[in-house]
Amino acid sequence: MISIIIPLFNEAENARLYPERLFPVAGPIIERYGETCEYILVDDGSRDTTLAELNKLKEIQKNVVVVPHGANKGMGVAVRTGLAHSKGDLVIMMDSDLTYRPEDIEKLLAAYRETGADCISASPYRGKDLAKEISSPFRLFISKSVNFLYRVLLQDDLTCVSAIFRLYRKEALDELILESNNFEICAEIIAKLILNRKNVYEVGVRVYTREYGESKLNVRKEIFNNLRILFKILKAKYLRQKWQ
Ligand SMILES: Nc1nc2c(ncn2[C@@H]2O[C@H](COP(=O)(O)OP(=O)(O)OP(=O)(O)O)[C@@H](O)[C@H]2O)c(=O)[nH]1
Ligand SMILES: [Mg+2]
Repeated sequence: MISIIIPLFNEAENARLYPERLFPVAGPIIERYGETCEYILVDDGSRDTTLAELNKLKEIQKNVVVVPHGANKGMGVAVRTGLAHSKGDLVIMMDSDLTYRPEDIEKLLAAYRETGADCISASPYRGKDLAKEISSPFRLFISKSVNFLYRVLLQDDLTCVSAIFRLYRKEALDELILESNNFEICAEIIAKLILNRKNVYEVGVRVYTREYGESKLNVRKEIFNNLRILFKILKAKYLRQKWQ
């Protein structure tokens, strides 16, 4: 079984689109690969009507599990909650704003079938023009710089550490003790997999701009949180300090 985990915070307009743009797209792809799926939708204390929308989805789609957090605890906490509630032996994580398209689940599954890797990670920097919708040159510059630092420290040819959109073998994730509370959880997971010598395989996937709702990204906080993870990688890899 594949567990599709989606963390949501104030994403009512996007959640409303799932019966049209997520379930009928992801479901048949997963079926073609001979798998069943469940959708684990984690509402992280949204202040809009996200939770009400998710509860409506549960009524019309039988394989939807809604996990409400009550208060806003952060994307990293929501991802960990989602994992704790998932039953699949494979996990696919997705952004709630459909900026990575459900159609591209096909690419993750095809690469998994071909490589059997522990993680198939989407990257808009692996391939020409896949990131062209990221409109802000500043954001693109910061993102590429941070990815460069990870690449150097991890000595790996990964081009994107920050995308949520990935497929994991659940067993590989179960070995990790995750601590991040915010967006940097994606970098923490991939760094720990690489440090544990797991196979991570990247596929080029196009990223789109969000059509509805607002960005929750706080660039300053993001940079600080990533520097913290980079420092931990440095200690784990070069000073042999434990970081699970
Ligand atoms: N659970 C939870 N999810 C969050 C939180 N903040 C953001 N998210 C989710 O994390 C994903 C990424 O957040 P976004 O705001 O889209 O950040 P981004 O993709 O860097 O920015 P844009 O797509 O350009 O707006 C989305 O699915 C959000 O709903 C949070 O505090 N808690
Ligand atoms: Mg987004």
